[in-house]
Order: sequence, then C-alpha cells, then structure tokens
Amino acid sequence: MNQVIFQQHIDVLVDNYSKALSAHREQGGQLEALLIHSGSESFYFADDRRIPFQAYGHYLHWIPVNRPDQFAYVCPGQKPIYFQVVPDDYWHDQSIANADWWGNSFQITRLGSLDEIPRHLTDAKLGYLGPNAELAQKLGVDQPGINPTDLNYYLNYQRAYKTAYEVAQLKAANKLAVTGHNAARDSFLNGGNEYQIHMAYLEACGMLEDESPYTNIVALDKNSAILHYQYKNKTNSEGSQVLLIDAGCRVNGYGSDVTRTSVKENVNSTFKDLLQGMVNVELELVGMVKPGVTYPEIHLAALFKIGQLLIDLDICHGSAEEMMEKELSHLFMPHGVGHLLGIQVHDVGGHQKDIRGNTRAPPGHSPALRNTRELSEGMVFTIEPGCYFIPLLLEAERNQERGKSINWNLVDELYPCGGIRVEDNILVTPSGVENLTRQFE
Ligand SMILES: [Mn+2]
Repeated sequence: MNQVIFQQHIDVLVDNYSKALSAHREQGGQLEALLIHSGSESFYFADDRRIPFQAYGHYLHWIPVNRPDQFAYVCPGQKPIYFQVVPDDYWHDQSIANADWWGNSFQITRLGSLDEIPRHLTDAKLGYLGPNAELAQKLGVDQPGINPTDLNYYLNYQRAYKTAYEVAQLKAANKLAVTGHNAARDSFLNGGNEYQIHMAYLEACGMLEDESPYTNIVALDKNSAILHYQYKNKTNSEGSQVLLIDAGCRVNGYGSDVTRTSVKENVNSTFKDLLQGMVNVELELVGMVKPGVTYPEIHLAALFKIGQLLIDLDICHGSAEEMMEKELSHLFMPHGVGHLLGIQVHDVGGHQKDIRGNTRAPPGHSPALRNTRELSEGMVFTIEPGCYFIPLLLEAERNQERGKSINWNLVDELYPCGGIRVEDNILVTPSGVENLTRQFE
C-alpha cells in the first residue's frame, strides 16, 4: 500500500475535521478536539458469546484496524493520535500489527487499558464520536459533547467524497468481488446450490463470511424476487435456471457491493431477453453519471427505462409514460436504484443536501431511495436497477384497474424465474464516470 496516498487522505481528514470544529464553534459550540471510538465489544443477550465486531465508520475513516476500543484523537494543529488499546489477555489474540503505510501518519500511543487515555489528553475541550455514551462520560466527556449533531452532519456529508486512497481501496474490493462472482457463476452453471455457490464465492475471495461487508444474497429462481433473501439452500438445485448473487468484499474497511444475475441456456426466453435488456439499462444509467446530475434523476430514468423494457417484451401494455404515471414500473423495481458506498455499504449522508443537515427527501413514490444527492467529483455509489416478479406486490393488482396493463399469462410464466438485478460501483470523475467494477471483468 502506498504511504503517500494514505498521508494525503489523512491530510484531507485533518482539514475537514478542523473546518467542522471551526464551524461548530462559530455556531456557539465549545469543542476543540475529538476522540473517535471504534466501538465496544457486545454480547448476545444472557450469553457470553460475542457479537461479531464491526467498527464505527468515522473511526475506520482514520484507522484501518477493525477492533473494539481503539481511538483516533484529532486536535487541529497536532499530529493525529491513535490510542491503540491492547489489553493483557490469554483467551484471545489481542495483538495488532501496525503497518508503516498507515502507522506513520499517526502518533501511536499503545495502552493496556482505555482507562489510561485521559492522562494522555491535553486540556483542549474534548468531544466524543462513537456508540458508547457511558464510556464517553467515563473519559470526561459530557453532553453536549457526545456525538454532537452538527459535527455528525458535517462529517457524514463529507464522507460521500472519496480521496484517492479510498478509491484505491474500493477498486481493490471490486477486483476481488469480480473474482468471487466469476467463481459463483461457474458453480451455478455446474449445478451448485445456494450454499455451494456462496462457499465458492468466499473461497475465491479468500475470505470468511464475517469479513463480508454485508450478508451475501445468493438466490436461485423465485428466491431472487425476495429482495434481501438471507438463506442459503442446501437442497439439490441442478434444475435451477436463474442465479441472483449480491456479494461484496472488504479491503481496509472499504466494501464493494456487486450484483450479477446469470441464467442457464434453457431459461424462459422472455426472461433471457429481460436480462439482456436490464444489462443494457444498467449501462445506460451508468452513462448518465456526471457532476451536476442528481441521483433521483437516475432513479427516475431507471423506472422509465424498465417500464419501456416491460412494454417491449409484452409483459406490460401501454407506454413508458403511463408506466410512470400509474407507478407500474415501481411494482417491478420497488427499491431505489442505488446508494452511497464506502466504509458502510449504505454509506452515510445519502439524504443530506448540505453540511448543516438539511435533507432532500426521496420522491413520495420511491421512499426506499437511499440517495438524493447531487453528483460531484469523488462520489462513489452503486447503480443497481432491478426487475422482479414479486407475488406480494403484483397479485394485489391482478383484479384492479392498474392490473389491466399487465400481461398476466406472461407474469405467471415468469414468477418461477424470480428477478434480475445488475449492480456496479461507480466513481464520479471531473468529466463523467469510472466504473469501478467492470474494469475488472
Ligand atoms: Mn447495493
């Protein structure tokens, strides 16, 4: 890893945090420094088993060490400090390997317990960002210094703009995911069931399930119409015709989020055409990306294009305009066309209009749209149009006025195929777009 781009990344963060703290004080706040906590270990209820740990996003933004009770200390004018807590413990491996490429950007203070932190702090008025308010108080921070809303808005908003270092991590996470997706498709074409396809993906990526940025969706046939399908069926699936797999990888805390849909040769021919159509729709939507376009424009274009495709394939009757007016396309794509992406798969600040926390709500007909931002250079998000045959949504229309626009014979034929989603990760460049996923295919 390149130490220079990491240091540039930290320089940007120092600058952002300094500005955020200045803005905070201009509005009457008092804070001069921040302690950013990775989080605390937690346990299942009435159990001594630990819940797999996932560090807080604003902490991982600084330090690529996914471990509980680690702290970044940021005080403008001072080199950032990493309070690295390494307790004495012979039950677990608590060692942390510091790498020069990131370690040189911090003053690393190694401690045996987090109780030792206060004695290393200056008298700058301290705030706390993180999930444990009780701990914050123990470390000497009182409300309103715990997760101050104004600072959160400022920092969440800025997270959408990635540094060169972050883009490099996201690219690496995409490269790895593409390897996994290729293995998953091969497993499917060779008759693998959901469990086997899932394991083929993990194996190809060389990762444990806990290391995934989110729970893999590995859905065969009609399961692919369950948007967040969470199981991995172990039954014989040699006769399966459709695979929808939504799976990513994580590199230094940054996650990719990629979906591919594959079919076997003998799949329903309309479904095969629909898949080709959806791949084209996705590429056209990616082609719309450039600074100044708003994300809801891409979402609306997705609904319009899917409406047109459904008409072209005789799955619906009428015009694409009618499909929009009657919100028929929405029945086939009930989710948003994508979301901001970074440390969190659904990255923060998607509905923010500015650093002060004013929001832009998604359109009333698409409440699930997670991103309403105006696109600008350095933003990373997904583009993931989908088209599904979801009985729960479609059957409610069968005997209604709206249902007259739907070719039910064909829908009945397509139910067993489930649905389609095609998803790439996209970077906004000064003049347009870089597809972080397809460059590795
Ligand atoms: Mn996604």
